[in-house]
Amino acid sequence: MRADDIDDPSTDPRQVAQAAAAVIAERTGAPRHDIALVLGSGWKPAADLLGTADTEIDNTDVPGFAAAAVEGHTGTMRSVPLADGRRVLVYGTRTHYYEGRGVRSVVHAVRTAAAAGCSTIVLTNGCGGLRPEWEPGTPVLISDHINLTATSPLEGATFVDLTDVYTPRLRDLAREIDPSLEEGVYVQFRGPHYETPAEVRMARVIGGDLVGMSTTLEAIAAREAGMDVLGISLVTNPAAGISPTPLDHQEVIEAGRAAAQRCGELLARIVERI
Ligand code: 8IG
Repeated sequence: MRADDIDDPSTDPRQVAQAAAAVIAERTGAPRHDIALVLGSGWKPAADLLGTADTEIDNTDVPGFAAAAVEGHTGTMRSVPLADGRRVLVYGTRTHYYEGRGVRSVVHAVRTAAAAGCSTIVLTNGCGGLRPEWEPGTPVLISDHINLTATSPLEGATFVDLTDVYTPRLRDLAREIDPSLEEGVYVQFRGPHYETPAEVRMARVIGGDLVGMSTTLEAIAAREAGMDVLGISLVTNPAAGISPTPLDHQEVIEAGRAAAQRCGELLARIVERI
């Protein structure tokens, strides 16, 4: 099946997710996975602390998935066995809404994780920070979100309660593991352009703390599938107009590297206790 078939109205996206999960089960030899992890910008080195994958699958081998579109992202998924026998399905990349492949493609990894047996998904991303005190390299727990994409992964009269999109128990667990962890509201813009300073001011006024181009649609699809959701952002830059000095890309890269250890330990310790 071609990756764009998933957007055909006659295709059932859950059936494609079932087919994808079957390929993952076959290639890993594991009938089910327990936790899924989506790696956003800057999170790959952190995820390496989770454990060693015993299987790596090219996205292009799995129904409904496409190759990575963002430089620095890996177009593969990996299966990491944990000491207690559980398995983590680690997605090295995601499909963004701005790629124009449709919302079904954006949430296909989430639905595949659900079909593979995962009851929890950890969504990570790199984003812009609205609070000046959050320096590049600061991980922030997502407490809630504002979806400014004007779309939804749900089709038809599918009413899903979003009171606790980001599972309170998992947020408590993360803060227990790292009491200094900040929390904030993530605002998803469509992108792929970054915001103007006026849009960033708007995001603050409406209650946002972080701006990015992913995560909210995936979180909604995960809730629809009945999964628990944990969202963690890595602030890689101050959002436009927040810092008086223009962004120094080298500084951002350095900050990401410096954060890898903290973020990786956090991820590993959270996954251990989920
Ligand atoms: I990395 O400042 C990263 N992704 N929308 N704004 C938006 N997305 C981002 C940003 C940012 N930084």
